[in-house]
Amino acid sequence: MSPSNYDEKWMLRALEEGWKGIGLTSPNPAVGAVVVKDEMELGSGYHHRTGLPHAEREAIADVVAKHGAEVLHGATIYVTLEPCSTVGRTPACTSGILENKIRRVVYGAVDPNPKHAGAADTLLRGQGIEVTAGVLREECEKLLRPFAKRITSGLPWVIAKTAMSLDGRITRPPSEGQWLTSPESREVVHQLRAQVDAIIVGGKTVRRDNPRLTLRSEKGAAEKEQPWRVVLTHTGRESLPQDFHLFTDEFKNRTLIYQDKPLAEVLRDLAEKGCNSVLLECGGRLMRQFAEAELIDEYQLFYAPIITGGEDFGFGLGDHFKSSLTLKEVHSRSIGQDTLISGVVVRSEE
Ligand code: AOF
Ligand code: ZN
Repeated sequence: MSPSNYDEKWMLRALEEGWKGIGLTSPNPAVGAVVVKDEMELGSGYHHRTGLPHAEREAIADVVAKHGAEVLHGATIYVTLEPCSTVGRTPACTSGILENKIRRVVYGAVDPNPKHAGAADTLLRGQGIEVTAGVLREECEKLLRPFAKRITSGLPWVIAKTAMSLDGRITRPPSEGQWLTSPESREVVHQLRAQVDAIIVGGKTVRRDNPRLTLRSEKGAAEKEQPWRVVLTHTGRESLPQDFHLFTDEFKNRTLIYQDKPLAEVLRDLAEKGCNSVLLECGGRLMRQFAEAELIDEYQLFYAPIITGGEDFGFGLGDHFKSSLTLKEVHSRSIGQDTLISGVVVRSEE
């Protein structure tokens, strides 16, 4: 295996670790690390939660627990993100690397946090550590996206989720019940909820469905804090039934109401609360407003194998759209009888 393939192989392992933390670490990034010596993995780790050790420290601790600290001398650490170099909530990872005499540091993405960007690279090289940057950079940047979006723009990464019929309608006749998609798809929706810090709906959806918007599976309530449940309304909290789940269940302190606020202002406020990512589970009209304001970063579209009807269709752009949205990184997969198509919105500057 050539050295670059070799590095990529281990960076893939670090990525695998990092993804375990997605949705758990906000306002911090999800990061993974693995320590390797003589082509053997000595230990691994990921960032679990803000305030807890960074991925590098987790991986180092894992090695120490399994093999003792001695084996770290001369080892290589693979990290999806450039290590931090100043003391923050936790001690600088660069000092952990130096103290343990790790010989080589390989990282994927440069830290989008201006406090850290590029600093570790200079510091470690200055101390005689061999540093290789940018290994599987794009993949590592994908893991970092929600954090990078918030840090660089003050807005969270916005995922729009909708379920619809094959003719693109998002509701079905009331006599047929509220669901379009299969239980399997709803399970996937719960996995999506476990990756975000807030779920946004409109007052209309609340009045119609009395939703819970809770986590029922996957990382579940035990490991992850219940995401904020955000209701956007023109008519205010009093206009919503006060005996509904959002106001009475055990997570009622995780419900936020925004009345008559521009959408960007709501998102900015959520970012300030530490949200790296949000999930839109709203109806077509509100979804359209988010799309027209160019606030959506990613779509997760569930198609059910039915043809339905009604006027309330479309969740994309309104009648006066100037140009279409184009998606990249498009994936489709079957979930039970349904098809999930996902993609990331191409920004006009790309
Ligand atoms: C993480 N986890 O695994 C790595 C991070 O507030 P602190 O002290 O936890 O520092 C957060 C910053 O540290 C964060 O903005 C990022 O730049 C850097 N790296 N952070 O939470 C990690 N490696
Ligand atoms: Zn760190």
